[in-house]
Amino acid sequence: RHILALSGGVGGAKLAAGLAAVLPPCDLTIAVNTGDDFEHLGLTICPDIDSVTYATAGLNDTQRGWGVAGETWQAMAMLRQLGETDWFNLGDRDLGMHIARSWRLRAGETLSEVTGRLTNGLGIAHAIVPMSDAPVRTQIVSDEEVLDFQHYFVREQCRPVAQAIRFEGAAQAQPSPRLAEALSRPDLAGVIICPSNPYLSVDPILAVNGVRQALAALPVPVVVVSPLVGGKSLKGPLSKLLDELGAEASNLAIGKHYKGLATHLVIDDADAADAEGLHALGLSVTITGTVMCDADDRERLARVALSAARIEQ
Ligand code: FO1
Ligand code: CA
Repeated sequence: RHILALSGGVGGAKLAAGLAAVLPPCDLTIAVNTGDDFEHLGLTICPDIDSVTYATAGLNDTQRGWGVAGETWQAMAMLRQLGETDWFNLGDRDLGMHIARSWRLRAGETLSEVTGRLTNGLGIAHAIVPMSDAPVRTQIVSDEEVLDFQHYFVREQCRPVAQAIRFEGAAQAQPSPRLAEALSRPDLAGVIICPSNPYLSVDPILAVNGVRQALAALPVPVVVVSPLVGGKSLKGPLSKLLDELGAEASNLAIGKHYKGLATHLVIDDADAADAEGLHALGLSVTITGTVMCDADDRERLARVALSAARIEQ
């Protein structure tokens, strides 16, 4: 009885770590968004894979929301002194990750192989896999330019007015071997979509060639854990982007967005009133606390999501 989890960064990573804490490695595949990946200072950076990896290894900085806890910034200080660009903060330990990933990729390993190597190196036995080994780049189209997601989000602080979002390369990208395998396993018992932004973090995964169709055709529960609490995204600045794209941040909008795909929504106590409208869309609903502050919260929500998928552990 296997579970496939789909995850972006931060919020999704916490639930992914919770699932890894309650399921044995053989029962879980975590497929991660790589649309936020980009090339920077000659390195390949995979923010969402790293967020899931650090959270699962217990190394994540919970205050900042990204990167490694107890990080130091000596390399960054040197880069700044050398006049190199410094808008993207790379901690010393985090840099070790990017260096290892980048040279292995350059030496010919696939992103799946490298990710397996790096997660194993941190003592993770669970499968954390990229959505695809081919590059997919989430890009924000504004009236002035087309920006890779990190350029838009971190460098430009979401200032450009967005006209569209696109997942460059997704249509030609094949699912990674482990994602493809999970989707076709006869013992696949359920899919859990972690509480990541549907439009920015989950849509790129669904846009990978064949993934949306494969998910829609599955005869198993597909449980979406909503990233909203009290009708608000937990992370502020992206609400501007969603407004500009006309994407509504409500559980009802999320239910409609995943129509034909999701069978179940897990929503926060603060949004209990949304249940009725979701039922009307044909979705079953679980109402629970979805804010994850510590390991207990993560594991409890993981168990709630699994029982919503009718999986008992
Ligand atoms: N987010 C920031 O807002 N500023 C940064 O300097 C930054 C550096 C960074 C380095 C490594 C990494 O894995 C993530 C990093 N993030 C940073 C977070 C990341 O860019 C975003 O949180 C997500 O991509 C948005 O979902
Ligand atoms: Ca992300």
